[in-house]
Amino acid sequence: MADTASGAAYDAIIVGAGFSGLYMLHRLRAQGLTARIYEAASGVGGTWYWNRYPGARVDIESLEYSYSFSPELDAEWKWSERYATQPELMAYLNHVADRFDLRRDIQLDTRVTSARFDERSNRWTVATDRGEAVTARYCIMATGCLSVANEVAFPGADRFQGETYRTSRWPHEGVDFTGKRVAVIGTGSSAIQSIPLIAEQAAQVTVFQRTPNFSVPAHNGPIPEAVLEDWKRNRAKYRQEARDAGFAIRMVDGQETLAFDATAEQRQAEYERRWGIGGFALMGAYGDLIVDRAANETASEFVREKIRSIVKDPATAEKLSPRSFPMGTKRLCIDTGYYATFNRDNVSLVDLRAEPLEAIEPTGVRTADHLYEADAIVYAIGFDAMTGALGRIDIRGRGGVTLKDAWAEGPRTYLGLMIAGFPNLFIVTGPGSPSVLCNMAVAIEQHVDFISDCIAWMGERQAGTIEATPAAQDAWVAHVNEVADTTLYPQANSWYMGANVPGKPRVFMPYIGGFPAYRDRCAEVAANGYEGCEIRSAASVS
Ligand code: FAD
Ligand code: N01
Repeated sequence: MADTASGAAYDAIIVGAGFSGLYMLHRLRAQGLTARIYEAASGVGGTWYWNRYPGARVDIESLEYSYSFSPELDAEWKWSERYATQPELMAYLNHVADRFDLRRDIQLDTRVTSARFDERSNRWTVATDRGEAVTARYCIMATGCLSVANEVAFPGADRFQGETYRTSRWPHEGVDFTGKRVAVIGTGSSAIQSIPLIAEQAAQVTVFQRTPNFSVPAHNGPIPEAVLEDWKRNRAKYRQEARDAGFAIRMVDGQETLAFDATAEQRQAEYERRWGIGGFALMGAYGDLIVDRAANETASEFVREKIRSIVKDPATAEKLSPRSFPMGTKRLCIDTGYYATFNRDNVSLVDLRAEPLEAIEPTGVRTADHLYEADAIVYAIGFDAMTGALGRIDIRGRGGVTLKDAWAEGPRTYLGLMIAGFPNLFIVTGPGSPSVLCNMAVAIEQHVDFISDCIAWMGERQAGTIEATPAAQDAWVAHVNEVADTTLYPQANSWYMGANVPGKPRVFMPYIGGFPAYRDRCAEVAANGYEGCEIRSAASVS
């Protein structure tokens, strides 16, 4: 790991050593630039460093959720399962750090606290919680869309006498729940992945559900050799097919046919076929599932019927059946045995809509109706998504304007990559880009490539600063909203909307125009000399 470097000057500072930061560092170094990563964690890996709860694994098949920039890396890495586990992802990302000799420019255990743009030198000063301050021409925020856990704000939580865990800050040594009564709060992807495994170990599991989620089986297992061989032979083609797919996931196999162009029997057969494939394939069945409520309802009801067929107790099945939002407008959960877990004698479900959670008591969780005693509480309550990490850094652009003020009514970016008034600052998978609606591995690579190419372009012209114009940013924000409003997404109280954090502005944050259209727009912007950006000369650069 790199030593501290207070006072040093770099071409670029990168904040975060997850999927984004690692590739960003690799690209910039290959361009001959000096760059340094600051990472708050004690290791690389980002999401996969922090989220170590039982059952943590990808929801996109690993052959697709991996870097594609290096055919050699692809050829030498062999995924063991369709959906890799967190330990395997950590092994992969550590391998990437070693293989590309990245560690010497990564400083771990260091949180960036502020980033301020100095208009005289046209440089960013980046300060850390270790008291260092360094400067850089470019500041790149690879801070992650889902890296800041939501606060545990339940009254009495600090008085609980048992053990307390967060899925997103799970102890590295693991947890043994044998013989324990465990309360799990939340039923998002993290809970849905972990509950079946916690239930296998614990004496009793009580799941506290505020909103039921749609979950589809992963049908996980080893990747057959024939599939690996086929992938090897067709790797470049398949990677391109993923980049050309709406959600940048090849295996979704998205169709343009509309749901009501098929008969009820045909739809049922198609949904069954896709349920059999598992994962996000179900969302690709018809082209209008995310834009037409009635079409969506046919798929939603298909999943509810599956829940009824799996869960033996009809009352529990009904509680588990989502009805308050269209399927897919919150990220679909991909599970292994989630619904069947509710057939176990040691698992019960509490519907917090019927009996709201009032407080955490020293001995358990109290709802309006009951005190549920517990030896351990697992909080699986999600993230301050997309803006949380950026909002916790004191970022100041031209005129000392803070990002907090610039984003007071919700995030505003140009292409999810740049912010007007914040020169030479880039965000990897920022709000306003497809990011979390996609295969993030593909979205990240596209952003890193865009940023690296932009920096190279600036270098060739010896230009000083680049920043989005307010007009281009306004137009992009309007476009992001316009496209979102043609879909069902804004109908859900999702973290995409900021709805899961009290007081957060309600804005649909990712771009839902599809990955290929977005990528093409970025390419067009670059080809037109970074259209929509103001480029100033290097005259004043020190
Ligand atoms: P992250 O991996 O979040 O890394 C950001 C890093 O920045 C973190 O390590 C954080 O500590 C660091 N950081 C933040 N702020 C600071 C600061 N101020 N100073 C220093 N360091 C800082 N996406 C998919 O496409 N498919 C999946 O299957 C999938 N599974 C997921 C499973 C879980 C449990 C979660 C939470 C997310 C999942 N995602 C998935 C989304 C996932 O976040 C991305 O795929 C990807 O890992 C993001 O990489 P990143 O480098 O951009 O961000
Ligand atoms: O978080 P979430 P997550 N009282 O926000 C509940 C990715 N990911 O960590 O729906 C009671 O989805 C909340 O209830 P409600 C993926 O992108 C992927 O599970 O707001 N309950 C919800 O049930 C995912 O979307 C994988 O009503 C409260 C839950 O907590 C994203 O990360 C695995 C509450 C939070 O669910 C986030 O997933 C894990 C309160 N006060 C994560 N506050 C894969 O499968 C919140 N909740 C690859």
